[in-house]
Amino acid sequence: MLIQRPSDILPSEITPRTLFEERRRFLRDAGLLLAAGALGGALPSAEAAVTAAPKLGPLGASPFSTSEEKTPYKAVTTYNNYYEFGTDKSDPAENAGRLITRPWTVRVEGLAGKPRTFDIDELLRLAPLEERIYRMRCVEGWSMVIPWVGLPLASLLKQVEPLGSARYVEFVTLHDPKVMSRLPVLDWPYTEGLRLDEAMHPLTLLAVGLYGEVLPNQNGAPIRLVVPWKYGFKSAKSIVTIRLTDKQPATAWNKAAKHEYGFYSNVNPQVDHPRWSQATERRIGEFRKRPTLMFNGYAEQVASLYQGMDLRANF
Ligand SMILES: Nc1nc2c(c(=O)[nH]1)N[C@H]1C(S)=C(S)[C@@H](COP(=O)(O)O)O[C@H]1N2
Ligand SMILES: [Mo]
Repeated sequence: MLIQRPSDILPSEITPRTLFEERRRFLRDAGLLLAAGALGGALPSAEAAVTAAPKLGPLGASPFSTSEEKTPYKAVTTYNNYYEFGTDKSDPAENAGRLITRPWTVRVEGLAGKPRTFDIDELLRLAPLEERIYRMRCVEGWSMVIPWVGLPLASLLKQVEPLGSARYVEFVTLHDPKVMSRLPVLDWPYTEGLRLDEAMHPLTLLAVGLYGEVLPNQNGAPIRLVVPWKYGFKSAKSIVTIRLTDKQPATAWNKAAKHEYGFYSNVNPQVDHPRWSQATERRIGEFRKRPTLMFNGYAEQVASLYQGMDLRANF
């Protein structure tokens, strides 16, 4: 169940200990800032100072950020879809602490002039980290406003010099049966795909944090995709391989139910899911439903990518 995060509770008091230990290791290894003062006031004890979640920074602001009210940290980090850790919304927060997110590498390969493997620390330094406050819409009918921290996917792809023949990008996520579900809920590993122009779009983010802090495991640590004009399932978590291809990649949800989840998955209030309407959504924390916006409100930035396409056929 969702509970509002009271303003006097620090993330350090509601985050499982394993996450703290993981975050401390991340901090130490990455040489990131630990700004105790940024937690908002004096900390009550030395112990609290030691277990404070590491801040990412300094962060640039983004012109793409929405000024809408942010979904509370507690909801963003306890109401999750990450099926590798269970299918209940509360499962990822309970189980994803087992995931070891360092060391971590991301292989960028396929139709590229300079394919290579990036260490996560190296990847974090490719571009200045930005805060991007994005609306996110899940295909299930709920939405959130999340202050991500990340860098444009384009700044990583440019490093490997995509060949002229590259038209799509495939994302492969970790599947480690030692810590993740072995149940055949989806065809593991979870994969996703974008057209190359969607992948290169400035809104498309590789997120490494949220609320100014290192990404909690349940949100896809250490690195996940964020594509705000598409349904949430496009935003693959805990990515290990990014592959440039000339063919449209298979995607986990399309393989599971191809009539329900198409390759494009653009948020589109005019195209219903076969089993429910997509015309409205419930913003987490609100009771009255809101109308869902075309491209999740990002039409001005992305509609041109789909000019001339039948968005009912390419759903
Ligand atoms: N690897 C992986 N990535 C995933 C999923 C998943 O089950 N496994 N779920 C997707 C879905 S359906 C949604 S709505 C978003 C949720 O992201 P959040 O929990 O950070 O809000 O993650 C997406 N990425
Ligand atoms: Mo979703």
